[in-house]
Amino acid sequence: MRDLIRNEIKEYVLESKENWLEEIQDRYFDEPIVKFASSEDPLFEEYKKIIDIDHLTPKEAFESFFGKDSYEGGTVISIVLPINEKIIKSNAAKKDNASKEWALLRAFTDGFRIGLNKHLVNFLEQKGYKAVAPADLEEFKIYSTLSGPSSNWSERHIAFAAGLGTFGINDGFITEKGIAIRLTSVVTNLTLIPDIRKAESHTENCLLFRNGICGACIKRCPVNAISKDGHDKIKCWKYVYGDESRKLAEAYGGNSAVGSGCGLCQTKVPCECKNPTAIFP
Ligand code: B12
Ligand code: SF4
Ligand code: SF4
Repeated sequence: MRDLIRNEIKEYVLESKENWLEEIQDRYFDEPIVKFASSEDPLFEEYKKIIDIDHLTPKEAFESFFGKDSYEGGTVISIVLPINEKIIKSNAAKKDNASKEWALLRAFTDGFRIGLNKHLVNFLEQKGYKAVAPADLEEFKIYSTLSGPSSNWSERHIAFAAGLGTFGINDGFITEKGIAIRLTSVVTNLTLIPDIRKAESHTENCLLFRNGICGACIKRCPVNAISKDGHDKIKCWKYVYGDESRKLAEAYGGNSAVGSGCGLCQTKVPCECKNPTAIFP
């Protein structure tokens, strides 16, 4: 069943006609990486302390849709959507703001992610299981905290639980296909063997955390939102989704409501398309 699910997701991403950007004559997203976490993993409860008490456990997400006491355990399916190299290169060439291709990707991602989630939920239902995409629930929220925006279903933390990678100094999630990615996930009552989380810390894939070298993303940020002390989410948020970003998105023919994004810290960096620490023993 693990392979069946993986293949279904791969096929959807690679064969979807929507997954096509005219400007590069190629796909927005390359072949996805799919991994599985047990919904019983104690880490999901720990996220209530690490992130916020309001962060949903898989059980809470499932039951908010299917009703109280409807969940008896199962699996969280976490998906990495690697960004096409041509889009990454276009953003790597930029110094002050997002490239046109990156902004169009920003406009495209939410709809594609929702379509993929629905497809996976339907696929599981046809096999006799129930499933839900927490980030598409009415209960999903993005809210302000003193340190910046947060959400009650953090895809990066879900991906960490599934063993897909770890965080960088800039908060970005670094996978085997690098940091220039998008993430999505689905919770199901189908029980599968979970993937093993090999990382010894939640920052292992970042060169700066691992051995004190790098910091390339610090230099790339146009608004100095990253330092050796971490990522200033408020500075980043103002730049990534502020007025200038909205105007830029409009000028590019993107979606001014969601802005252009930025992602300069995710391109032209050693962790762009790979896990840069994979070479270390
Ligand atoms: C709110 C939000 C933002 C905010 C805040 C980001 C943040 N760091 O949380 C702002 C506006 C700044 C932002 C900016 C961007 N975002 Co954004 N954003 C989100 C959103 C909606 C929620 C994030 C969230 O819930 N964060 C929760 C907090 C708690 O996370 P955190 O503070 O980083 O967590 C730290 C602690 O938990 C700490 N920690 C301490 N102890 C421990 C122990 C353990 C065990 C663990 C695991 C962690 C841990 O480590 C973490 C990293 O430092 C997600 C979508 C989603 N539903 O997840 C997208 C998402 C995170 N964004 C994404 C992207 C692409 C971007 C941008 C590149 C914009 C763009 N499109 O061009 C920039 C990049 C900024 C950056 N340097 O990472 C991608 C992530 C891609 C990636 N490789 O990481 C996501 C997942 C969207 C998606 N569906 O793919 N974003
Ligand atoms: S660019 Fe370097 S310091 Fe920044 S997240 Fe990637 S590996 Fe870490
Ligand atoms: S997304 Fe842009 S503004 Fe935000 S930290 Fe990265 S480079 Fe800086």
